[in-house]
Amino acid sequence: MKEKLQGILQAAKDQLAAANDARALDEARVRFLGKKGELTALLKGMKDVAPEERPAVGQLINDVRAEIETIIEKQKKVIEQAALAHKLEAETIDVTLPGEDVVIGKKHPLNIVLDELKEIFIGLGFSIAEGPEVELDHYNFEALNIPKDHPARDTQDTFYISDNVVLRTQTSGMQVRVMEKKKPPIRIIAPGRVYRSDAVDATHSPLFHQIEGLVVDKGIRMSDLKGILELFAKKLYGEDTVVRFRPHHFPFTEPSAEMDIQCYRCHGAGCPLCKGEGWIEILGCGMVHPKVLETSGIDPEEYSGYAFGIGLERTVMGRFKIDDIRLFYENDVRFLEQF
Ligand code: 2U9
Repeated sequence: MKEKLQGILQAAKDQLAAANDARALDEARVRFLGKKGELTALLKGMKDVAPEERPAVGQLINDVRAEIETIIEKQKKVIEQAALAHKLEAETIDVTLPGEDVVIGKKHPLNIVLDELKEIFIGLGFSIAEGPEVELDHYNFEALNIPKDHPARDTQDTFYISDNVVLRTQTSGMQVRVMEKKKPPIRIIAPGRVYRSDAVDATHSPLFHQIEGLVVDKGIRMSDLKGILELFAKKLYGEDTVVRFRPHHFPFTEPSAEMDIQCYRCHGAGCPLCKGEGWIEILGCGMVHPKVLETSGIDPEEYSGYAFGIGLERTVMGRFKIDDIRLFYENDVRFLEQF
C-alpha cells in the first residue's frame, strides 16, 4: 500500500508540474482525486485492509490527498500568474510610439466653390433658402410662367414622379415659396441639387447643382442686377475681371440676359480655354417677369425684382480645369484628394 501511495504521489507531482493551463490541471485533479480517481480507488480498497491497520492507512491516504491538493493550488497560482504575465505582455502599449496617422478627408470641390459663393452673397446681404427637391408642378413650372404646354416641360428634360410632382429642374421653387410667405424686401439665394433627364456625358449629368438668386423690393432696376453680378464676378474671379451681358430669353424673367466674363487667359483674343470665343458664360439672369410676381402674390405695380441662376458644376469645372462632370460623382479618391 505504501509503495502504491508513493507511486501515485510521484505521478501526481510529475503530471501537475507539467500542467501549464487550467484544462491540464483539471485533468490531473480528476485522474487522482476524482470519483474514479486513482487515490479514490485506494479508499474503496480499504475493505481489504486489516481492520487494525485501517486508521493508519486511511491517514496516509488523506495525507497524500492533502499534499496533492496543495500542489494543485500552487500550480493553479503558477498558471494564473503566467496567464496574467502573458496578457500584460501582449497588451503592453508603448506610449512612446508615434500616433498613427488619422487620414482626414478633403472637402469636395463642389462644396469648396459652393461655400465661396455663399460667403460672397451673404456678404452682399443675401440669406440662404432651402427647400424640397421633390417639387410640385406649381412651384417648378406654373409659378415660373412655364405653362403646361411649354417646351421646357418636355419629358426628355424633366423627371416626373406623377402628373403633378417632379424632381425639381431648378431651385426656383424655394424662392416662389418665400415670395408667397414673405413680403418684400426679399434678398435670397437658393443653392441645391436639381435634376434633368439629360443623357450623361462629359458636360451633362441628370443630377447637378444650381445657385439661384432673387431680389424683390421697391424700385429694383436692371442696373442693380448688373451691378451686383459684376461685383460677384470680381469677387469670385478677381478684381480685374471684365463682364458683359448678352440678351437672352427665359420664361420667368423679362428682360433676360446671360453674363460672360472675359477669358482670363487670352483677355478676349480667343484661345482653347474659351473655345476661341474670348468670353466664358457664367450665369443667366433677368428682371423677374411681372406674371411671376403676381402669381406669388406680389404686386408688380408696386414691386420689381431680379433673379439669376448659376450652374455650380460649370463654375467648378472652369475654376479647377476639370473636363468631365462625371468626376464629381464617382467618389474616386485619386480625383477628390487633389483639392
Ligand atoms: C424666381 C424667378 C426667377 C432664376 C434664373 C437663370 C436665369 C439661369 C441657369 C443657370 C445655369 C440654370 O443651372 S443652370 O443650367 N439659370 O440662367 N435662372 S434667371 O430665375 C428665377 C428664379 C426664381 C421666383
